[in-house]
Amino acid sequence: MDDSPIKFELIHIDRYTGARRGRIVTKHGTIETPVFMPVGTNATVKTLTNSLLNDINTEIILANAFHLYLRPGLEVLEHFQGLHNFMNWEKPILTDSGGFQVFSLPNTRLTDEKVIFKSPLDGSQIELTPEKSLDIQKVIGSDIAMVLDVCINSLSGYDAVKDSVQKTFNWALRSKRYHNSNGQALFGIVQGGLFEDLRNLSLSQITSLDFDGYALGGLAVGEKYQDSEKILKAFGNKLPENKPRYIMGIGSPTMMFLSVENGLDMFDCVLPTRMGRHGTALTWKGKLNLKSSEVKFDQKPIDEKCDCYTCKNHSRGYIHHLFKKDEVLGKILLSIHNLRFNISLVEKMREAIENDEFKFFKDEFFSSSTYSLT
Ligand code: PRF
Ligand code: ZN
Repeated sequence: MDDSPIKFELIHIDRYTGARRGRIVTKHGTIETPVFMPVGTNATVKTLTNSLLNDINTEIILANAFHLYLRPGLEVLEHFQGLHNFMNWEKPILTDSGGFQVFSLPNTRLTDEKVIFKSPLDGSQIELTPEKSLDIQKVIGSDIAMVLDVCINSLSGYDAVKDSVQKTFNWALRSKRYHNSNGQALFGIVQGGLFEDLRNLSLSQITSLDFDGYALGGLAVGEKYQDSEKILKAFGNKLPENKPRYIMGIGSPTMMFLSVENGLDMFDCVLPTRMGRHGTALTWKGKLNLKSSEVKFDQKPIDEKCDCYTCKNHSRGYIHHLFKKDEVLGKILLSIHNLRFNISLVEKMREAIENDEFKFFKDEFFSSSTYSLT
């Protein structure tokens, strides 16, 4: 019997690649895959209102257990009966466990049982265990929770990565035992860095546990494209076929094509919003710097092919002016556009997969733009 709190339906696999067209049904709504998830670390997708997120067809957002635990804290989240209510977001939410964020802090210590770190707020010592991360994610009330994993530096040596794989498995076991689903799905995370035998080990360990979905972690953490490509090609399609597959922290067009081609369904990344706040637009022809004086008199929209609010209402020259004056509207307009770009990219991928044209779509995308294929 399938008692998973989410339902995954595999609709079609592209005839010529591993690209999958799927659907995830949650109690807060349905997610078509491949899907791009905007990042709302602090209970807000930076600069955007919920209605703007809905306008660009956002289907699910990602939030962060670590950040929300620090602020506003569990008392507030409990008082508001979870994050959906707190931020008035009605669609699905996925929460990251905090592992990745904690490991990017200085002075983080790792034991077999837990990870110990200094609060970036007041320097006090905080401990995170797999169980505590799940408790936090339960209070947040996300539709999909992630297990606490050990994501170490991509330049780490074999023994350190091996140790992180073992801890990640022990913690996944503890998480699986502890988690009381009650409507919340739980995804496992495969680690193993760039070592194929350790990836293999981690994959068989994590997939031996019955999670509602599986993620590839530890990629896009500073390694070369060819290294992530090698891992994705070898392991993307080894993840269980009947569950959603999520690659954590990727969102460039290049990495999304590579991931979808190798059978991944879900992605998240701060890239579109972060680039937007810094004045760079993603377009179907490539990146466009709106701070450049080249667009000062440009009356065209950012992208003639884009259907977003920004492109329907404003010129490049106007947005250039907003950035020159550091007006907040510039950041809002570019965040809308860049997120819409990523979301319409996955929408077009879905259509291409349904028609067995994924390869054709990919070739066309890269031959008509300056994005690098690698
Ligand atoms: N683990 C977790 N979150 C993550 C990652 C990971 O490895 C990454 C790596 N790209 C991003 N976010 N828990
Ligand atoms: Zn646009």
